Amino acid sequence: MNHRQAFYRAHTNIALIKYWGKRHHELILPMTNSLSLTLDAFYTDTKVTLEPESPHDTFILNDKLQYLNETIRLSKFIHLFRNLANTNIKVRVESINHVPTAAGLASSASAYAALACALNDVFELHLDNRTLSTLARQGSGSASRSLFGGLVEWHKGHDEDSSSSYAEPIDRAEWDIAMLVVLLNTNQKKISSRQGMEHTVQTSPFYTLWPQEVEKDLLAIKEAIANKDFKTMGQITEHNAMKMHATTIAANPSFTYWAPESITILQYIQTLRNEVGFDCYATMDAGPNVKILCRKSEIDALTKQLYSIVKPEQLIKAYPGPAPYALSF
Ligand code: 2P0
Repeated sequence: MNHRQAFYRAHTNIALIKYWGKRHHELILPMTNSLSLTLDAFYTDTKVTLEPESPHDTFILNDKLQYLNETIRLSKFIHLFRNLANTNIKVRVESINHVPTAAGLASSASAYAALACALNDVFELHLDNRTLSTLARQGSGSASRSLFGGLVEWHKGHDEDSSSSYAEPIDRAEWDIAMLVVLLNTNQKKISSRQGMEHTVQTSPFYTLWPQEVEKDLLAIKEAIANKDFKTMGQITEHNAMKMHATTIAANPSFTYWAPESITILQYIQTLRNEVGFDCYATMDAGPNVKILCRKSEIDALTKQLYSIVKPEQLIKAYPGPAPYALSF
């Protein structure tokens, strides 16, 4: 296995039904199922090289060598694969994130998915994507969904059984679907999604409602997807995101990922939908950016409308993306 190399690309995903809360922190087992759309515009390229002579793992992110303490989370993840391969060999990880660093676009999803694929290859484990999804999940929950393209459901699983919590593709999303990402640069203090969801689970009285709301939303959105009913899918997506953010406002102390500009965009989306007639629906994650679920056939016209309130460089058009794949060196 000396100096073997593997090189993979994985795309990030945006949840339409959010993952918000863990029932097991070490294994990253979620409180509920979630459902996402993998996007073509945002991805991570990761090369892994076996380094038999090295005493430690090396991590280079966007051409910058990372300090040892930043490699700890990564090394813990790599150990999962070393254990399966029954080896203690160290690796060099070189990653380039093609994900804007602005808050709320999770690069950890594409990063851990790409790393899981590369480690599987370099250690010659031959694991299937479902198993890789359970492993990627232990790096970052949302990474479990980036093992697949299109619309993907991540199952919460049961008890403390790690193998029961995996993602699977539910629809290739090869219909009139797109996502317009509105990047909002704010100097807001960052609360990681990990901290935010934990604080919400612990202190928000609204959180008790969250699992039952997710269950209802999932049933309804899966029916809408099966019927290619975009309007219903959009309405459920927007409502689910608003409910997630309501749980953070009700936390104690209260917090929000929204910036004033986020609210301006959310209100404009309502206007474009109700008064202009666009099929457009908002979703937001652990940051101020707004993602607009829209129709591929309307995305150019929608983009032009948004030029009236944001700069062109703040808008990124994204389409359904594929499962991870190997890159040539
Ligand atoms: C999601 N988010 O479903 C939700 C909605 C953010 C808001 O998954 O702690 O980085 O590593 O499991 O995966 C982001 O959370 O959290 C996320 P960890 P992760 O997309």
